[in-house]
Amino acid sequence: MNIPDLKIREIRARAVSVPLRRPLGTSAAMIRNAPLVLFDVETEEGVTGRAYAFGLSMSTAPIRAAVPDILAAIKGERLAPVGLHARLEGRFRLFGLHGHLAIALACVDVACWDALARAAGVPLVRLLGGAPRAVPAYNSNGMSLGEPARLADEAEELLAEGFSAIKLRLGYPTLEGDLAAVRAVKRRIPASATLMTDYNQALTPAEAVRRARALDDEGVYWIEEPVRHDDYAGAAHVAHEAATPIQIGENFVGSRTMAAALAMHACDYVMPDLQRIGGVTGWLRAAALADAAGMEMSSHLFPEVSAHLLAVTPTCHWLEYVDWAAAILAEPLAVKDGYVAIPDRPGNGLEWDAAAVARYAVE
Ligand code: SMN
Ligand code: MG
Repeated sequence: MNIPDLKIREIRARAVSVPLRRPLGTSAAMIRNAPLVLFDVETEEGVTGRAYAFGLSMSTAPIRAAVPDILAAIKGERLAPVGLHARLEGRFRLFGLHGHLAIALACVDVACWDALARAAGVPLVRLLGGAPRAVPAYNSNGMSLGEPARLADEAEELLAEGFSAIKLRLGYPTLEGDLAAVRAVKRRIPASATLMTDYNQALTPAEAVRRARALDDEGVYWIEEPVRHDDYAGAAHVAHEAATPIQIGENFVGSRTMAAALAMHACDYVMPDLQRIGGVTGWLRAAALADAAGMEMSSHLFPEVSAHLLAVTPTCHWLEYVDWAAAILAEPLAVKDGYVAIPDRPGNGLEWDAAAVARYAVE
């Protein structure tokens, strides 16, 4: 593999807002549109690397606003993501690597790795020492808080899209509400189907223990974020008391927060989020921590790039599949028999559909 030297010339960041095919109502927020920022890191040599950020339930303007400061710190530098990471970490130490800045930095990292893989003419997974392969995925495109009968219908529809695993949002006002939703779905789906659940931080530790113990009899595969994301002691208490595995990690910002969570035994499984864990560079460090802890590691959103990363993650578990960016991608990720295939083309697989980007553009 021959990787030519590349120098950073420009970073472009455009905002789009893509309507969700199935709006997502969690215990924390209702999401009807995916506010995305499309990053293009351009090099002097003409190679461009791509990444996208997701604004969750917020405006993406602050993510874009961080770009000039980042560009000023690395313009003209050699495109070497590990070195750039160290440089940017130093440059922004006084502000702190969190919030919108951390997201923008992660996207620049992802785009830099993409540019390297494109320049080398190989898929990202190969640049990282792996090989393209199928990664097990669950369908996370819906299953909002809602009527049990409608949830059962939706569960069937989501499995019919080519999956054997789905995720149900929980956090109803009462335990009985959670149980009604879980039971309606479990009754409808095959016994062989896998059902994940997600509280989006809705509970206190005491209430989480009460609900987790009740869910222990219902055959759910994991209980995600039962308590506030930064309450590792509370999560550890729940993990200790519940038989069902506790899953956390979408709110780890950088691998060091994950190390702190692991040190406190806050969970049984981890699922870092590409734009918060620190892009490809941050993911690789998180994967090493999960490996050392002997803990299964899944991904949160960003399925296109996460597929490459899970394929080189020693404790690879589940890819969270959402199709939220598919509408603006020239070649969306393909799903077959519960697996996503890593595309065998140079880079991380992100290619914008110019007409769709123009259609969904926002200021
Ligand atoms: C989630 C978080 C943020 C946006 C959408 C969905 C959810 C998940 O916690 O894990 O899918
Ligand atoms: Mg979640």
